[in-house]
Amino acid sequence: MALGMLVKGKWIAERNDQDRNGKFQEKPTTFRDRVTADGSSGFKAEAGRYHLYVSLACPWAHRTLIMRELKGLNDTVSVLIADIILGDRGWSFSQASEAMPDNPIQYLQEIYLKADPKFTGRVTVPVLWDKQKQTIVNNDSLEIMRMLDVEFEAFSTQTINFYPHNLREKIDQTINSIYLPINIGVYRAGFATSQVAYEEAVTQLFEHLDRWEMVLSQQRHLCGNQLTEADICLFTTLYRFDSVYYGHFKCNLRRIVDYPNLWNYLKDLYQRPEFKATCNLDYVKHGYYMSMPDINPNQIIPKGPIINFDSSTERSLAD
Ligand SMILES: N[C@@H](CCC(=O)N[C@@H](CS)C(=O)NCC(=O)O)C(=O)O
Repeated sequence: MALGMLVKGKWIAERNDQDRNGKFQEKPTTFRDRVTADGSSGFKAEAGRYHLYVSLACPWAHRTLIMRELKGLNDTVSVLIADIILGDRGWSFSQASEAMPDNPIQYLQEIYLKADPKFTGRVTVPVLWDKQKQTIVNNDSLEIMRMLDVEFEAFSTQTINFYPHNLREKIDQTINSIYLPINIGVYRAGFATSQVAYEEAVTQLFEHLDRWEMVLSQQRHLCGNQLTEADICLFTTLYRFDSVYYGHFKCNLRRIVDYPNLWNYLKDLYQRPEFKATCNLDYVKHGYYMSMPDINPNQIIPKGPIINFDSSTERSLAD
């Protein structure tokens, strides 16, 4: 989803997001507190206390929705979904007043200013909000996903953990190794303002996709045969790839469907009910193609491609 800002209703891919070589630079998130099971952080894990603000189009927010489903925390952490289009005042929530009568916001900006009246940074989703202290705990998708996985164990209906101790080093390494070339890489290609920056991003992106295609010929998941947080981090980019990044961001050396192992891996994850429940490709396409007039001036939404994520996966590798 969009990274940039809106000036007088006109979407501007935030020029200062690009360095002088036209290379897109991701900005660090700003609210980095933590919910902990024992409350030592000042934010104790409790049912009904925390709320997630998300967009179904956003690959970062998507991570947190998948973990919430996988851990069975739907009754523990509530969610509010933003309106499809990222409007001229940023994320809006026309459903807020019904869904959150105690905190009826119209724009996500209000939440950021409530947490920090002097806030001037990017107003991004996902946001983990504390209804008790009326403030933002965290707005970093990886950290929020981890908290839902590890700190809310007591409320989880699932005993499985996606960040097991014996794999933590490998999971962290894997998440780091897909972040810049793939998760951010598609944005670097899409928002590049020079041919050099674009070609550097797209070349690196496909080098890394080629590499994971090989790895997934030997094992079912990125860190072996067990599903981990790293798979969630790759899934949200792969799910959007052929419908958005291939055309809209010019990441078009190959489609994911052209990679036998990556394509089966993507379907294998998608067909898990906890993943599928969080996926809405129409919402994703509207969100990307209608929120960036810089890249898609007439805001036309392509009808294709026709992708069947429910087709059989030739994944013989055991779980
Ligand atoms: N690093 C953040 C990135 C979040 C992010 O960039 N979210 C985008 C949507 S995909 C956003 O809210 N953009 C709004 C804007 O830039 O104004 C994370 O991982 O949570």
